[in-house]
Amino acid sequence: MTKTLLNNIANPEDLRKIAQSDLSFVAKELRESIIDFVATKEGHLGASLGVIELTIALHYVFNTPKDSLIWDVGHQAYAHKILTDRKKYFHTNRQLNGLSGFPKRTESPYDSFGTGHSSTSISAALGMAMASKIKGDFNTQHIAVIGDASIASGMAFEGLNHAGVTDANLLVILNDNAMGIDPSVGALKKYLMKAKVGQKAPKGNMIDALNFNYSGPIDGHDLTELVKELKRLKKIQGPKFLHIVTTKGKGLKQAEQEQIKYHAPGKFDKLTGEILPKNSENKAPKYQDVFGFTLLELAKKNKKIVGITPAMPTGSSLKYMIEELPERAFDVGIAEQHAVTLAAGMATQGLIPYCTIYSTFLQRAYDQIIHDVAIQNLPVVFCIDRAGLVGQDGATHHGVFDISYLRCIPNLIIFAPQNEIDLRNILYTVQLGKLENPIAIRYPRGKGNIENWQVPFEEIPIGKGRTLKEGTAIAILSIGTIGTRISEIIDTFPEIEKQKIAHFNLLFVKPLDKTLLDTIFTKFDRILTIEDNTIKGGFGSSIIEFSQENNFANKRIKTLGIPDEFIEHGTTYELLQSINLDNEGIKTEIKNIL
Ligand SMILES: Cc1ncc(C[n+]2csc(CCOP(=O)(O)OP(=O)(O)O)c2C)c(N)n1
Repeated sequence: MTKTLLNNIANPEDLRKIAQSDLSFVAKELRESIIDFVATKEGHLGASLGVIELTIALHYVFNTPKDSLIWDVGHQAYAHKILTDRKKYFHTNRQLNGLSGFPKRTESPYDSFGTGHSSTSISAALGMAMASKIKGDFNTQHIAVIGDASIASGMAFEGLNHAGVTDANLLVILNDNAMGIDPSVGALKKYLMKAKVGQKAPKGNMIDALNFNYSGPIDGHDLTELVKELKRLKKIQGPKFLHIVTTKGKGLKQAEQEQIKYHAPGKFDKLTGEILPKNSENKAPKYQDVFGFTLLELAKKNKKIVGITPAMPTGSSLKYMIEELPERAFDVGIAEQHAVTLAAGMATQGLIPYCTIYSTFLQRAYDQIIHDVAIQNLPVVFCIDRAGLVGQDGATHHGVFDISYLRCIPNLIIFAPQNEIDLRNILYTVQLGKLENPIAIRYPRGKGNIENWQVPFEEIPIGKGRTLKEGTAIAILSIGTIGTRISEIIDTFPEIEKQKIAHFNLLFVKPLDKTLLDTIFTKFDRILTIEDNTIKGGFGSSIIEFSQENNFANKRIKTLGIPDEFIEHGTTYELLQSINLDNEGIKTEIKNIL
């Protein structure tokens, strides 16, 4: 099909000139464009395919960007981007220096609010709506589009609860597809599933009771219905709530049938929909799988073990335990705060909770870590996935702050495995019944290097670092999986220089191995620390603090890590290169110190 209509639409002003009867053709073309793009360039698929009609209807009816439109999470905003002056750049989506995969205020006036983490849209839209009223503007509308998984999160409820006692011009649109990345969970999902398209919701339903003008549910793929309802809602003052029902992956058969896989499928054949195999030589496991399989192995023997994930059973690989031991493994929905305090409660009863959360999403549960876990010194095991740079999801998703935000919390142990076997062994160690503190175990996205990682368990001594290589002139102190890369880099130096370089992987950021550090600082004057956390407050900072507290302040310490800026999107390799943390960059730093 020739793309006649979409070719002539650069932005919503053009879209509004189109006859309503032609909008379904725009939808078809948009769907094809997104499938074409994601099939070769990768990215999020299912969520965007599900909101194509909604996106068109919203921009058609409302006066965007004056009327503000916030996409919760933001992974479903591809059609929005294409319709808002970014069609010609869309081929750069998620690429270095290209468009962000999420809405971003600096990218377009149509992106009213930056998103990436879920459940923020209602509060942000309410803030905007209240601001409009304060400024004497009673007409502008502020719209939050939120999914059924995200609306079950605490922050969304806080926003709804507040909005219901305001007269703000807020429209919350619930995009109900019964899916997060994995199937949605919880009692609210069951409640929502009772609502059926075409049947009037009973008066006094939950949203109604919160003082919203409720309508729906309507079919979110029916453009005529959507346009009609949005036109009606546009004229209504105060908080409004529209419930629409959609299908995640709409328009691509496989994406509709296998919604988890096609959330972000990687490359696929755009005609057959078949996912193309990744031709990777590396047969080593993903770190998430080392976690998932090891936990299941341990949990089969140790009845005290429980597993908790906030809405990421597939991403974290807790799904293996959920499938085999469902009575002891829980997906609690997008509820990081609840996940942490739930783990704390279980720990008070002598269970051993392994709470797996991505580094970036754990940020949301900071008070719970301090107030509910650390102050009471409860031995919760935090399994912090996707630590370090994560690549194309960009600034909202990099896990580069956790060492800094955790290191200042008393009682907490912080461990970063150098490889898959370390991760396996620490998961084993913490369930031996000796752990008296909470522990944070941070590991990266993606694969390790060791194919045969399922070796017999060995206990890891808490607070002991590892000497990887002796040397005569400089000491490199690394933490986490970057240590293996440093060893490879050292191996590329000529023998005479190699002999000068010593390398230690501390493994524990807290407690630091003070005996090892004493020996290192006594022997070496030049020290280089390397980490994939932000330099400010990170592992390197802890080494500088050690030197000052222990009369080694005269030593030359250079800290390498993530600089004090938000790192955008690109492949992880490109991003490492951009901040001199690729092999070449690190090698140059080592040479400069030698
Ligand atoms: C705070 C937070 N936790 C976890 C995630 C990971 N995540 C991204 S999308 C998603 C599911 C969102 O589902 P839903 O709200 O139903 O939106 P839909 O996918 O249907 O658009 C999750 C859990 C996130 N983005 N933010």
